[in-house]
Amino acid sequence: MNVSILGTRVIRTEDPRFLTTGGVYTDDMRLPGACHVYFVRSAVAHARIRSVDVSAALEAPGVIAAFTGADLAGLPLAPPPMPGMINVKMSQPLLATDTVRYVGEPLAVVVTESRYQGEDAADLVDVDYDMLPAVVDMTEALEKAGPTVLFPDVGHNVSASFGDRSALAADLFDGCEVVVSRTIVNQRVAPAPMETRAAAASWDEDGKLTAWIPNQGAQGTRGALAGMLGIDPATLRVVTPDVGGAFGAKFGADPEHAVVCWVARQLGRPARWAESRNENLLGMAHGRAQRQTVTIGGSRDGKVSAYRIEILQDSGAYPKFGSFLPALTILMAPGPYAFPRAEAVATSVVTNTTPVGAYRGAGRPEATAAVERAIDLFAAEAGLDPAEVRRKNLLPAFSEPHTTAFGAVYDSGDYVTALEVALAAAGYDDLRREQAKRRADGDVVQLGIGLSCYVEITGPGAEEGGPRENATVEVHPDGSATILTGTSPHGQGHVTVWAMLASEELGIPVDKIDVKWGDTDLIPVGGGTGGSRSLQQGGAAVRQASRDLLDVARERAASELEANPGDLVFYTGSSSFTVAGDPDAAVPLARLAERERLFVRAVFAAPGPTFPFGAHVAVAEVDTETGKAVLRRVVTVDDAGTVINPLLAEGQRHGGIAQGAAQALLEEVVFDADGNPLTASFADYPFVSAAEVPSFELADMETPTTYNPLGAKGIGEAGTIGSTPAVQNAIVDALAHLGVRHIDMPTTPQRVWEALRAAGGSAG
Ligand code: MCN
Repeated sequence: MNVSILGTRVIRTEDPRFLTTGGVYTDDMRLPGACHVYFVRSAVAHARIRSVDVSAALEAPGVIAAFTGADLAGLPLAPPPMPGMINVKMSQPLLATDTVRYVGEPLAVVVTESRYQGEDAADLVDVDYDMLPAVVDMTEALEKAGPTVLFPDVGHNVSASFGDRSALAADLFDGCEVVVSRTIVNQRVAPAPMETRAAAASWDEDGKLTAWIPNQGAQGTRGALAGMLGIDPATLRVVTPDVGGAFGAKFGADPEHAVVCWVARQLGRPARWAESRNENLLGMAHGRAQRQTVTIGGSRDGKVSAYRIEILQDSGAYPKFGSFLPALTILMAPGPYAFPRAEAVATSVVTNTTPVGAYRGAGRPEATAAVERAIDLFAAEAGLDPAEVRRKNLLPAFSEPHTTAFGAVYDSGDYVTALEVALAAAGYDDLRREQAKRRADGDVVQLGIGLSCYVEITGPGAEEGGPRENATVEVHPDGSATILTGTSPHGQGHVTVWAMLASEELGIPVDKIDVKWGDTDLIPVGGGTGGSRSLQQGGAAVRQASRDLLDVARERAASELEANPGDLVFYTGSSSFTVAGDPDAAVPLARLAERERLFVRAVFAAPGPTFPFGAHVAVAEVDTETGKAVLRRVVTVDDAGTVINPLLAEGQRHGGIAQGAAQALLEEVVFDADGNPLTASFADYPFVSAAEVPSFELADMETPTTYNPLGAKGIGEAGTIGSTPAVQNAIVDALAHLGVRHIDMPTTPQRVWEALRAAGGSAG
């Protein structure tokens, strides 16, 4: 009997290397003769550049060359990702030429023999700025027009718009007994991966460029890089070394990556770059950065009849993926709820701040945070239990696709059960009893219980024929196998799971299956890893390639055994074909690979994205005298369909919950009114650690999707999406009886204290 390996807790085969010899990251790559590129970055948020004088830097020890924007002026600009939707006239030059638009914007490079020489020499570059007023606040950016905007040629600061504000219905909330409206902030955060950005580049004599870059998909990075360099992608090989975390922020390529490649060509020697933590916090795209006005209305008994969200998105100085984020927020605006009427509009604006990009969840956490805060505001106004209001408004379970008012096609879902399972696992009624007791006793430390229900989109993609991914599986004569995948792991454990999927079909042990990715010469096509697409598309492709390989092998085995292909039985236990009824007539896959290479490439096309869902319950204690909130428990249901490796899926949930809780509790990128960053080091940016979060309680629920043969949806971002509003709601809930209705994130002691004072509660 074949025992399935799928659904079992196979431990990560990646880890022995990481835990012993360590990974090999871009900055570890040895590149003989490489020079070092150091970026001179703008010290001011908005200014015309009068001049950049590199002459003193050129005299400094170890300096090989220095280049300014003028030297690169012939190169294309770094375009926004969705040129049809985002104003391309706001594209970023690779190095600023006439204007700088945020602190940290690269404007020149010094190239040196060693990295430290570059840091020293950069101080000698003299930049003469003609200061312009900085626009830091989104609302101010929206209202500005004329010559004082970031791009005077454009005449305003709007980089993208979604929906028509003038078409919002005046009567949307007519007939509602309860209507609440509030502007809430989904603050800007920093992805802060352990490994900062880096690049190494080398051109060969035939004019072919090899670029080593930590990224989320070598093929997409190749396309972006080739575009910025103005070269044919066929002359560019991108290699992905180990990647120390990315969280959405390493998709594609940044101007710095292109500049490093350009310098290598210009100087005729390899070039490399690795940024410091300070540069990373200034220069890597930030996440979130929305201001949302939510309005919700319904009946006194808790039935919501209308919901509206108006979004202002901060794109930062140059529109990147961040400008497009509201499209995803709008798509997921009503979340798992059956609101009879819903409207959403968004405007993205440029400001004199670091550009905003994709960050774990990218647009969906913002949708969930908005609607979950709105539900709680509505429940508080109506005097109802937030769990009861959710129960009353969730879509009932469905197994046939459900199309929302915003055009999302949810594949399958059972949101009510997710909520009930989470509430039961948390002991919701007991928690409410304890809360009531503390309130009655007037305890200094109050208890808050926060809920969130969510549905999110994973594996999006608008390719004709559905989102797709490819995989190649090859069996070798020694009985081992190799998988080539178009996905690109950086902590998600694809090596383990892709090997499990092939092992399940082929009977080859997991530790004899090698998985390769991230080399465009080896794997020219691939969608990379983002939007939690990898298992449902890339994993499904591995399954398909393995099965197709068995079909090829069956034909070969039939001729080897002089039998009818239909009479052969494949045993995974021995990884061999046997003639039915004649167990002695057998041939292993490995032997079939001896005569001729045995490999198959398959492309899996999904009918559409999938929509994982869940419910989170957070329990927090808030000190009403100091404003200090402590997260005590997080109980979650995160239904990602069939789980292939629970150990990895749980790991993804843990990481995601911690990141989401961090947004609610601690993290925020802050600029002063002049656009100076105030959180450009880990001394100021309060990166979450294990000390700030409890041990998470994960409840199981699996509702398979029919959109891929694995039944799997994505899990990589779910924890982040569900946890943020649950934690925020818990902190507000702790103080609800004192009149507090809302506290913007992060819910720092000062904010909590101020909210209490404003409500007239404690905190005296
Ligand atoms: N899995 C499973 N069963 C499921 C779903 C997933 O066993 N039903 C497993 C998969 O096999 C895979 C892992 O869970 O090993 C995550 O799979 P999936 O949900 O397909 O997500 P991706 O692999 O596409 O990962 C992307 C997602 C995103 S978009 C961000 S951002 C993110 C994240 O994953 N960034 C991360 N997790 C991260 N984890 C780490 N350590 N570092 C990052 O930068």
